[in-house]
Amino acid sequence: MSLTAKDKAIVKDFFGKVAPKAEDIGNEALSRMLVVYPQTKTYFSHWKDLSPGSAPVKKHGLTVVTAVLDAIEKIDDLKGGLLNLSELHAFMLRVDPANFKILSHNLLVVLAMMFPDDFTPQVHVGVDKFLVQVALALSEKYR
Ligand code: HNI
Repeated sequence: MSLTAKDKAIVKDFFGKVAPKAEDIGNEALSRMLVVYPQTKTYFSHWKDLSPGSAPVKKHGLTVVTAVLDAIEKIDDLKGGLLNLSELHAFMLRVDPANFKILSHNLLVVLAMMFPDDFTPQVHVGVDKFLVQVALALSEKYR
């Protein structure tokens, strides 16, 4: 499941194109995750408003997508590059790593909806593989 050089180039190119829409992507993906997988809401119970498009959802959506874009710079060493973020999610936030898959799924759905022309099967494969590796890297500190 590791990314080939071609996958990496495709992922970089695609995210380069969609990066200006980072805030919308984050908002849509997080909003959708909280509605469709309501078990994920437990981690954000300290927010005032968890409804789709609320201020904290928008803000955090951008934080997450910015971190995903940042991870592209670390694509050759995701485990090392995301170690601090893994530690935070494992020990401070105590997020069950099963949720990383759920968020990845929602990101894929939203990217496909927002960018139907760019989201070719090749992009789908590359981004899916990349998000699997990001989730794996974020899970590193759990074991
Ligand atoms: Ni996550 C905070 C990145 C998945 C729950 N998360 C962050 C921050 C980043 C981040 C960056 C801010 C860190 C800081 O303040 O230093 N999270 C990511 C990434 C993914 C991810 C890149 C996966 C691609 N996080 C998830 C998932 C959940 C999650 C799946 C739970 C369902 N994250 C949180 C929570 C916080 C958080 C909770 C703290 C938010 C807050 O406002 O208190």
